[in-house]
Amino acid sequence: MSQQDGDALGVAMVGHAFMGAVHSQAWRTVHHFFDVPFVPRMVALGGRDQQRTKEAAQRLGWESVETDWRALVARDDVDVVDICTPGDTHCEIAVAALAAGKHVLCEKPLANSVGEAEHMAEAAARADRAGVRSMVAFNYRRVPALALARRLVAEGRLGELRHVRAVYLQDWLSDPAAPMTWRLRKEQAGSGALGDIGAHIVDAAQFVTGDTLVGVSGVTDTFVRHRPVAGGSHGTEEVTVDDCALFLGRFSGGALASFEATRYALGRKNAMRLELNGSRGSLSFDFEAMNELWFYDGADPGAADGFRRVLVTEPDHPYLSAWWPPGHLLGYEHTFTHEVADFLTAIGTGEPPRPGFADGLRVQRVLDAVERSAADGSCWTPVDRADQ
Ligand code: SOE
Repeated sequence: MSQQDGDALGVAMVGHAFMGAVHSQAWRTVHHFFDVPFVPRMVALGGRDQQRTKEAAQRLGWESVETDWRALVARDDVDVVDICTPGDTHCEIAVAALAAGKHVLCEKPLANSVGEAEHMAEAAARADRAGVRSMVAFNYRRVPALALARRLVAEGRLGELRHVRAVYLQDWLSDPAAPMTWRLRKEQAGSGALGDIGAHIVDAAQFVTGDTLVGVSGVTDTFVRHRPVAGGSHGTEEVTVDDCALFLGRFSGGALASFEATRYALGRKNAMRLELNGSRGSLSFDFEAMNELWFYDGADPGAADGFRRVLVTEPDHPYLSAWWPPGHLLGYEHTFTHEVADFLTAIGTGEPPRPGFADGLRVQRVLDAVERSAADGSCWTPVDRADQ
């Protein structure tokens, strides 16, 4: 199938774990809610194990399976390749798919290193000139409240930005007995909390402010250095990534920023939070209450001032006109439907989708700078302990 055949677009996805399931939901439903130029046809699911991939395809709504991603990329009925695999495979699959003329949606972080991300961004720029599009799946940009926050900042409602405070807190690694996973292996994941969830807050902060980070200073640590091998076998495996990454940053517009990414914040399940303070107002967002945006307008009269809660469910709020009447809330999965809707629209209009691979590379450079800063330690000043 090709785009010329009516309004259908053949989609293939590689990987079928958590991200695969949530992307499938988006491909299945997007055209029922958004006026997109193509109806996605979920032609093939890629996975290494034939039986497990077949079961996943049935459960998630894919027409066929491939156990070799190369075969999937080579198929004539595939127009779009959606990459939902660990980071160590992104570069090879994306570059091959783009070279084969397939549009590519790739999970975040774009790659496991700046070198790979550069290679991908070059391939994407080449493909773009030939009308082949690519996008990185930074889905939090598609939370309506964060898209609204960006609009308010761009309208000048916050004035000059002074502080950006971004945290992403989870707790699923707090238990030292939690088994080893690919996310804790450097060769597969690239980095730990930094790349997995720190990448989201770097992208979200740059997206909302419309600005770019120009410098960072970071510390990272690994709290649990060995974990039980998964699947009940004996023994432990070494954790080779960071468990927590903290860093300070400066935006090109002058705002100072702090970032915190950890999977050890007991009680915090998916607390992706962003707060901005400007010369005229402030904004505050917490993904665990993702339908709300808190706005402080410095011009409010003294007696009545305070943060006001904006319930982001009005039809003129980003993405909301496609959904339910005001007050009927959206969830995590909707952000992926929005992502896929934007991607299909970009393919249709010919506008390069955002965030593109160049944006993914920019985030990768920030992650790399944090890692270099943490390893180098030159911005770490020991406190004089002479009195102890
Ligand atoms: C796991 O930490 C994870 O699934 C991330 O990989 C996702 O990107 C994030 O949205 C939720 O948490």
